[in-house]
Amino acid sequence: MTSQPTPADKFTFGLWTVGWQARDPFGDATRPPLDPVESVHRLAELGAYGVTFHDDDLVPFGSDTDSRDKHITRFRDALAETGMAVPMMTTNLFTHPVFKEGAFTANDRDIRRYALRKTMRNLDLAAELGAKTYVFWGGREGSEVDVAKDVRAALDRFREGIDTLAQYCVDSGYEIRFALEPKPNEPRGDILLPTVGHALAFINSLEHRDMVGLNPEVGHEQMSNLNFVHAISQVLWHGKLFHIDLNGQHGPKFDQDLVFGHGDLLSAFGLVDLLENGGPNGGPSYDGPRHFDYKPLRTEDIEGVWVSAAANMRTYLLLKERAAAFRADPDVQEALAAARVPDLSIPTLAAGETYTDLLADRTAFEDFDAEAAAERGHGASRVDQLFIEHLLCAR
Ligand code: DIG
Ligand code: MN
Ligand code: MN
Repeated sequence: MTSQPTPADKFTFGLWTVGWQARDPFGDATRPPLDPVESVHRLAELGAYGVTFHDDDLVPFGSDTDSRDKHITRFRDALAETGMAVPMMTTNLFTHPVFKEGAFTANDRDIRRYALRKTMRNLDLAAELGAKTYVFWGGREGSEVDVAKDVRAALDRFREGIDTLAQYCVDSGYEIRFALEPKPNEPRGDILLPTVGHALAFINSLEHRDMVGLNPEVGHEQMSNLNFVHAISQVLWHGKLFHIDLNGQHGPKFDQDLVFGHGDLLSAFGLVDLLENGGPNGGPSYDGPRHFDYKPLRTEDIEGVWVSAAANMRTYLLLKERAAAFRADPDVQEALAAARVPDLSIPTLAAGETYTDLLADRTAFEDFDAEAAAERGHGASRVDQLFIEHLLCAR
């Protein structure tokens, strides 16, 4: 029987997810505004660990100082009443028209300076609320017309912005790490840092690269027809999985932000197995929040919103249970060994062996029987079917 979610599972939700009024490019809102305080209480009741938010999710854009303080005070009271955490925060640099041509990489310098100040103010609040991760999703950093955006200059400005904000956090003594969130397009025709690969490369150019990692989102890599389990594996390999946005997506199309697991279920199963069993000695490979960045279907009323929120957590826990059974199955261990999966962890050169030794080893080339080796069966089909059968509870 799948356990009910508890704060120990570290499930978190963006206020903008359950609070989405379901306005889309082709239709008006189908739901009324949702009070962030109500979201905190309802998500706590469902077993969540915490909430995350953009500055404007909590304090409407343009609020004066007094009303900003009131919004924050009510929110903090709700956190105290429920024990909910705020592990991550971020800035809305994409909704207001001022950002229509970009924020950190806008051609207009005054808008870039405004975007930095807006972020700095929210970094102060993030430090006050104890957030340890700050996400940067450059939803408006990009273009529709290639020659109207000097991408090299834009990357200079993006780097300048991140370096400036990182220095601000270091000098302020904030224990905050930055997490870049890639996305290939939407709302811009093409967005800068479109995939995990681009973002990893960009981080190497930064002054404070050690405090900058990634917040990959399931659907964003899959919009580019990329394998999200491979993407997360490489981010983990670089030690850069600082946060993660979990949701569902049906392949290369508009960003669906479905409930986690409600898109490519096999990929979701593989992801939960990686996160929960891919670490040393078969334990977790990631100890951060299991954060849902999804949109309740536009067809739903407010009760449907809470059903969808619970669905994210239950689906994750069901997959976690199935992945544990998969790893504990002796037939699976035997099939993985037969496919030589563990052998890949053995270095190709023996300890202390040099390429000179390799050149002298006739079994590696001169006497190697490539034809015989080519006839070996890999054994992946058996592993694949066992994976499916555990997902289907057939074992
Ligand atoms: C969309 O996938 C983005 C924004 O919602 C937000 O900036 C970020 C936080 O996870 N995800
Ligand atoms: Mn998305
Ligand atoms: Mn996201």
